[in-house]
Amino acid sequence: MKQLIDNREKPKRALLVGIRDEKISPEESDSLVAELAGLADTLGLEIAGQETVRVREHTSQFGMGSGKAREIAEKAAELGVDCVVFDRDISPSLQRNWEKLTGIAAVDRQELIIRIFSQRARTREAELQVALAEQTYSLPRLSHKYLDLSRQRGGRYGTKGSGETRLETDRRLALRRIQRLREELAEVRKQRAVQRNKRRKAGIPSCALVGYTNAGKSSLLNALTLPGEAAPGEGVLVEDKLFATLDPTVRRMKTGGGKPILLIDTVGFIRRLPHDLVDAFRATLEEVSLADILIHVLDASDPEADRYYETTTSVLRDLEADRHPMLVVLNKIDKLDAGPNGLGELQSRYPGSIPVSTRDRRGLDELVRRVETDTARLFQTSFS
Ligand SMILES: Nc1nc2c(ncn2[C@@H]2O[C@H](COP(=O)(O)OP(=O)(O)OP(=O)(O)O)[C@@H](O)[C@H]2O)c(=O)[nH]1
Ligand SMILES: [Mg+2]
Repeated sequence: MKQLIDNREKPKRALLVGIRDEKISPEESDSLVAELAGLADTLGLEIAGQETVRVREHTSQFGMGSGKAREIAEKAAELGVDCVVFDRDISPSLQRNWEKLTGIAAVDRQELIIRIFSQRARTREAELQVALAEQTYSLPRLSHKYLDLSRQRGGRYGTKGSGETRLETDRRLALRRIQRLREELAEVRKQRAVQRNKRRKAGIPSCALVGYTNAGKSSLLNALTLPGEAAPGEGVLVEDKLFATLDPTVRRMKTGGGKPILLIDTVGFIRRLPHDLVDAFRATLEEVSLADILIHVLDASDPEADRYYETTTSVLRDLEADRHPMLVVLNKIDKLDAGPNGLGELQSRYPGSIPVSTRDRRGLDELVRRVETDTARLFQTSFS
């Protein structure tokens, strides 16, 4: 699986294809395509063109009408791109049909995200989790690779070509690798549980920073755990790129009352987060489901903030962490102006939220006070 993703010639120029059906509004579909462009850009792909296709029914061959599919193939050829990137997850057979039609790689949203994660994995734990996601993604796609191989070598339908026997071997190997990765990750989960238990026994409350990718979680972690005059580079990585953080970092927060509180930085969420990825990242995401309080960081300057809020809460639901006490933080208020869509309006939509800017440090003291009171209240009730 890893080989499938990695060995395919690395695409450089892309045609992006958004698919709009009756289930999503035009605005949402536009914003998804804009986000897809952000993902492609994070991977270093040059975007040569963009196309949105309205589909009424998802036909089995291309997921859209074959006339439209041919138009896209022509456009891809005209633009000289080496991949078509779809804003959907496409099934292995759909992917293969597209690759046959266009002669270039057909990449879906899920593959883009996995590739980004793969580039960004720095620690053994993140590498294991990404490898598991890659293997799971590639397994159902192996057959196409080898069926093609088998045919190229003169195998016929119904006969066992060389591709088919290699497929069986490779599938077995892939399944074994998946099994091994799962076992190693189970070990990681155990170690994390031991650490968490230690923290719990010491009575140290923990808060997980959650939110959409690029909302400013890592910046907030740095702002709350480093001295104000800390030099850039001293904290965790902050970047204007999607998925800068893959590993949870646990840090001690500076509080007024002197009682320690732990802050945990986590991987950002995104719309249509591949389920396999959530599954693969379970060891990491457990830090979220087992934290005492969640700090939900929203980029208040982003017009899509409400949608990002929904996405994050829906992933939290999947993780069964949606009942945790949650503080909403409206970050990046330095970028807001006092227009009709300004801060007041957002605050009324998110009652009890705390406006902050990690850039000019506005609101941070208030946030620390709220975290202190909320955790103290929680610990009083659970230990009395
Ligand atoms: N203007 C402004 N920019 C900010 C603020 N906080 C963070 N940023 C910028 O937003 C971008 C993303 O910040 P990160 O802290 O890496 O965001 P994140 O939520 O950790 O992102 P992922 O790790 O990708 O999920 C960076 O370019 C930051 O400099 C803020 O208060 N104001
Ligand atoms: Mg981060």
